[in-house]
Amino acid sequence: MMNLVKTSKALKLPEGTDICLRGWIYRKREIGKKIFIVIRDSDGILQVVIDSGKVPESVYKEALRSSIEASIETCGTVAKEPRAPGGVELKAYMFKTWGFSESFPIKGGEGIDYLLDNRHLWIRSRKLTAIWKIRHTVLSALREYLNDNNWWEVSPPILTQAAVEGGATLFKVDFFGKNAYLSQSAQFYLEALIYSLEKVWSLSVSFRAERSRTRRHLYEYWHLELEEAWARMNDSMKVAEELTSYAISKVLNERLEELHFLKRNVEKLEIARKGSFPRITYDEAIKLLRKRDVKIKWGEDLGADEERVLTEYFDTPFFITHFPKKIKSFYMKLDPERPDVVLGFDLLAPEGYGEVIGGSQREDRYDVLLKRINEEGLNPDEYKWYLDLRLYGSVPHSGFGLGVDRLIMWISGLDHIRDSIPFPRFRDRLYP
Ligand code: NSS
Repeated sequence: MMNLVKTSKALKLPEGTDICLRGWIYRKREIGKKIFIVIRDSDGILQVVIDSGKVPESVYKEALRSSIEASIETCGTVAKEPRAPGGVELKAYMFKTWGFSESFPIKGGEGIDYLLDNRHLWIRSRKLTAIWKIRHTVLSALREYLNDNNWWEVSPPILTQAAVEGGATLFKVDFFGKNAYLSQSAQFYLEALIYSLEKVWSLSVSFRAERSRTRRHLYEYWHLELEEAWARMNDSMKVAEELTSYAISKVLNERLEELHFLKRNVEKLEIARKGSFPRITYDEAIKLLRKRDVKIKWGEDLGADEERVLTEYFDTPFFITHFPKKIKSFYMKLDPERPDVVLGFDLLAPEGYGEVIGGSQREDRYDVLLKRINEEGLNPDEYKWYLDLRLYGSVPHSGFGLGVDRLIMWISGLDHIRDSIPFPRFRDRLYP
């Protein structure tokens, strides 16, 4: 087939070049004896004009019949046209429809539930396509950073037998008559693997049966986790900072067009790409909240509302550290200087977004960990293998989990996490 190109390439070709394009009809209008069709492909859009005076009647009729979202192939000559998107149009002499599209269900202006029911069709919209490209770049940046810094990628299980992050958000499954749970976090498996590989990471799906329905919770989300032997909390925070700023930087370098398409103000991203994220303790966070008249007692957890207020103080992502032990998980190491707080940290994205990373130094002493498991009312038998890791060559170690969808949500400036992922699982929704 003759010179088949994508729309982005066509926009850059000299006038008079003969090319063919494949794609879907994005817009269509008829003016006099001409049909103007804007074609969409994975790269972008391009205007095609089918002039009844210049093409065989059969070709004109085929173009006439074809409607929004039909898949088509067309050949023609590139010409300058200031009124066309990108200043270029294709003067067609061949037009063929591959798949007709009778009355595409999404016409614009539909409500969110309707759009979610038609998610399988909605995902081809230009807005969502821009997000999928940003998502791709975030994922490849995260991988690139870890590869370049000598982290080993490992594959943890999804079917598990005990909770990592508390029983309240576990999804139960039937495992040949026994209870099993969908993984909330790969952390314990990564902790086991540091005794083999020292620096390990995984990207897997985590499941949370969240009771709260918020803009930032999915029931199924993509979780990038890493764990490092010998690392203290500060070492892990450094990795969190570098990893996040690397991803932001790569998106700014490679996806600026998509960010502009989404009308994302990139000012905050430009500051964040430089790293050096501020650090405050939980105690300081409480003070900052009280300054803004938030009523909160020491020891209470920071929810989305509190986090939003705190983000007003910062232009970049920032860390909160040293949380009260009673609001954090049992595996976090107690601060030796202040055993009522843990060596845990969260990374919050600015502009109201809040937590994207949660991590800590881990309790590496057998007795203390066993005591914490009992204090939390958990069954030590279920954690026997996890406790074992403290019996055979225990080392100080730290790690964290990054909510990939949340990072994408913030970088893209989305107002709901559902649009960070093609088929979101939330609000009891399994369709499509
Ligand atoms: O519960 S976390 O804060 N921490 C852990 O799961 C640790 N066990 C991770 C580790 O140290 N290996 O979850 C980590 C991140 C959190 O900061 C969010 O960004 C994201 O996972 N997260 C979610 N994203 C989307 N939807 C939901 N429901 C969700 N829950 C957590």
